Amino acid sequence: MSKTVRLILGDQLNSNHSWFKTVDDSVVYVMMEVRSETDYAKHHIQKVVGFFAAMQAFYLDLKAKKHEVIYIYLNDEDNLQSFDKNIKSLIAKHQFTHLEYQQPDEFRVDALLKELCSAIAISTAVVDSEHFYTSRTDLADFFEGKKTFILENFYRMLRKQHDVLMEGDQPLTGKWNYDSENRKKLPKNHKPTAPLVFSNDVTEILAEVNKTDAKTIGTIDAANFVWPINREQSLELLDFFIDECLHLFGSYQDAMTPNEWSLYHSRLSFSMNIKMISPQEVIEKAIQAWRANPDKIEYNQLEGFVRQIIGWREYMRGIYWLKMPEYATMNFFNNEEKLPDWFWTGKTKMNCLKDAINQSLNFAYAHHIQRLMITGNFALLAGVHPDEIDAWYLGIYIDAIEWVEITNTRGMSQFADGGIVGTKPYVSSASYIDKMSHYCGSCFYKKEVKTGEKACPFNSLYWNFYDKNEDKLGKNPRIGMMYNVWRKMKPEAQTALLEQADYYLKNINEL
Ligand code: FAD
Ligand code: DLZ
Ligand code: SF4
Repeated sequence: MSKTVRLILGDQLNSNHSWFKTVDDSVVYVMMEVRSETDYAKHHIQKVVGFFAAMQAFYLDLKAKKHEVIYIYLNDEDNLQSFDKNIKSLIAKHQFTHLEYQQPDEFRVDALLKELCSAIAISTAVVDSEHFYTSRTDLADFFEGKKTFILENFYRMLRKQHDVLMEGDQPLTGKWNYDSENRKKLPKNHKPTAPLVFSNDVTEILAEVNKTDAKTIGTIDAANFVWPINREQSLELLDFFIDECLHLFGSYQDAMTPNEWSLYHSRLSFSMNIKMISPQEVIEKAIQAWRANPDKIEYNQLEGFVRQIIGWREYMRGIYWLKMPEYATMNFFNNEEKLPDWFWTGKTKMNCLKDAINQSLNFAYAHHIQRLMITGNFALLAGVHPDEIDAWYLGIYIDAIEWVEITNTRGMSQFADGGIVGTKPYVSSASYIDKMSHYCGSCFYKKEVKTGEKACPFNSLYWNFYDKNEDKLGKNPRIGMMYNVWRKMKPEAQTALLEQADYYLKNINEL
């Protein structure tokens, strides 16, 4: 009798997948908690526990729907601790005649499963994960023959193709981009909406992880785990975002303020990346809410949100599959430094970094502009090797899966790809950080001071970055103005800035 085994990876918890439409006696699903996955990065403890909690909830749901499922727990005696070893063992034990899996999102796992298929005697098939708007190769096809990969063009094509906020082939309001109306600083006494958090009890899962020697970072309140671990909670978070946050999403998308860890962001990346909810339903619900209540939710807020998901999220996935595996080796600036020790502890006198890192350690989350313009900005200014930076981002965030982590980190944030994702490096001095946040006022360092006592490190490191990389950036038309400013500075001022930067770089762990 033919018997099929279907592998479900930890980021494939899509209950609407066509696999699950019917119950088939000849199919057995398999899910597994394995050390190969807990150990390929030093993950945040909330990430490991969050994945396992969501996987276990998905397993119970499939069982309740009468599917046959084998679930291998982390400390099961016969767990061989990797996808391929466990599958080989299951094939031998249960006499499976056919293996199926959904297209993995990660290059490493894709290669591993392809190799497994060529090493086993039974027939195999790979199917779509039925989650994204685009296939792995749509971006490559769209930009074929082009030298640059402009997000805006890809975004507009997808809006048209999926008829999202369109009237015929024109944008509904006649305008594609509302960025200029968005991105404001939070007013001084503005109290943001408190985030919806869950109170999941994951103490047993944590105890199992703690029995192993898996290395993790960060803290967890296992009796009150804040992240959604199933589809119902993910939908609840989506509703909360739409009711409480969407109307201010665009406005405060780039704002930062101390001790407010999510502001008007959706925190849906974990739910989406592990496929508990789909980007289509997120977009559809947001559009429905805007249609129902256009006085509360202005169009620019909605477009800002739609752009992140149909635009950036699909774009990053396309870049990943077009450019891997070379992408993971790119280091445009030949940076070689180590990440400062305080990236792992949050113990720094720089208020903006202290806040962004501590909240990352406490919640396994930071919003986009904290990742890009605080931690990423500093790491690039400090000349840290992109491998070190990738390892940090891949571990610390609950939503970190390589396809979306590496393109954002190596590409958007570090410009290590030399300009595939971005047209210029995202670096700034204190003035941008102060413009978008309330961090500087209570900082040990002084935002307006460039050299000498208590000078904000961002200021001298910023000019040092441009000076050091002039051969690579000097001709970039988007940066020309900064080089004009630099060249017009008095030589003494330049020397003082470079000496200050050199001092800070030599004493980076003391900052
Ligand atoms: P919101 O601000 O509410 O945005 C809504 C959704 O839009 C997000 O859930 C996400 O799915 C999508 N989105 C927004 N920006 C991006 C983007 N630049 N790329 C892809 N999707 C985007 N995102 C991840 O999902 N995983 C990562 O590992 C990751 N690493 C990052 C590393 C760096 C250095 C930077 C600068 C960004 C990274 N991002 C990553 C992108 C972005 O910061 C997160 O998607 C976002 O902060 C998640 O929080 P949210 O759900 O509240 O997003
Ligand atoms: C992130 C993660 C972790 C920590 N553990 C597991 C696991 O034990 N089993 C599993 O199937 N998936 C896990 N994941 C997610 C995988 O790393 C993810 O499925 C791959 O990176 C493919 O994108
Ligand atoms: Fe960050 Fe500098 Fe502002 Fe301090 S003064 S919060 S280090 S930008």
